[in-house]
Amino acid sequence: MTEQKNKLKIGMARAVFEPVLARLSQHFDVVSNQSDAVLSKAQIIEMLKDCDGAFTTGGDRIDAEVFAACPKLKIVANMAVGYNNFDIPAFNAAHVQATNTPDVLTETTADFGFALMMATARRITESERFLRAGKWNKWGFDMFAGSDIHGATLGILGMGRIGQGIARRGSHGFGMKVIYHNRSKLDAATEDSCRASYVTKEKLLKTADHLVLVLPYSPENHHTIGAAELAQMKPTATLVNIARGGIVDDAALAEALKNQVIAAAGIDVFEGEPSVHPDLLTVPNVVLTPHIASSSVPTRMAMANLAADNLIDFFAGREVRTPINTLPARASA
Ligand code: 8YV
Repeated sequence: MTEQKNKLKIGMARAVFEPVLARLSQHFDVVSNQSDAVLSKAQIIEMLKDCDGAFTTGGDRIDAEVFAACPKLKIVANMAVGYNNFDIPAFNAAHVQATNTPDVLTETTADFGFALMMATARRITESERFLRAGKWNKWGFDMFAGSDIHGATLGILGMGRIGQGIARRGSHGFGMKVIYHNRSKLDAATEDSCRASYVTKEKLLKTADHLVLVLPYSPENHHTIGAAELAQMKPTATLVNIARGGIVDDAALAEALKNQVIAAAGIDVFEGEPSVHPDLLTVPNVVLTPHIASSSVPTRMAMANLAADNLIDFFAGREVRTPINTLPARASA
């Protein structure tokens, strides 16, 4: 294929699957980052300063500073359902389309939330570390005895698509009693399909045997779970965070785990990731994973293709598939 002049230019903040890069390259002049270096804000601006569109991931902050320095930008496609890395009022002010990748990751992420809850309750990684360290020299009657999943009460904070997926797994698959708290109560048909009941946040904290966090991050949700909330939970309870770093106060969680305020936690997202609070690394009763809840090969491929579709459709004059913002029509000159 010969390089066409005047092709629109797309900047890729991070590496992506080769076939997705190849697809985008058929439509655009692509500035790629296949070495996957993590770019600073200044480097992102340098990359995007003469780009018409951008492909980002959840770690790339896009805000008014970027738009001021990159006046040609018309769309930024995030390869993530969460978009707390986007300053949406700044997108609107700069008249830039924002897109994300909902739906394609729902079931994979719900699978992972459930897996992390099970690994946490049944102490799977803790016991594996023990075995690998050569410490297993006899069977013990209460060796790594954890808590049950089947028949237990599953609490879900944030009952969007992923929360509902976890609820269905718990109620239909494992006979769990499911309770949830959310900004708004779900309609009766959705509650029925999940076999889930709405409760106050206080009741959720006090009643859940296993609490899973799946709410989007916003400044109002910062440290939604801190020392006070952990103290309300059962001492036998487990906590799973697959939502976003910052929703849990990680220092308070480490302290609570150390003091057995709750039994255990499973954490996939961290405040200031990829840094992890040092105290979380030393407590034994926590399963730690590096933000991989959506990471199955088919799902990450689907996310990348959806972000690419949004860029291709936008510049072809079609509606984007998964818009975050709705831009007002520009006044004609
Ligand atoms: C992404 C996620 O992989 O979709 C999200 O919101 O947290 C993950 O699925 C991650 O944000 C990188 O873009």
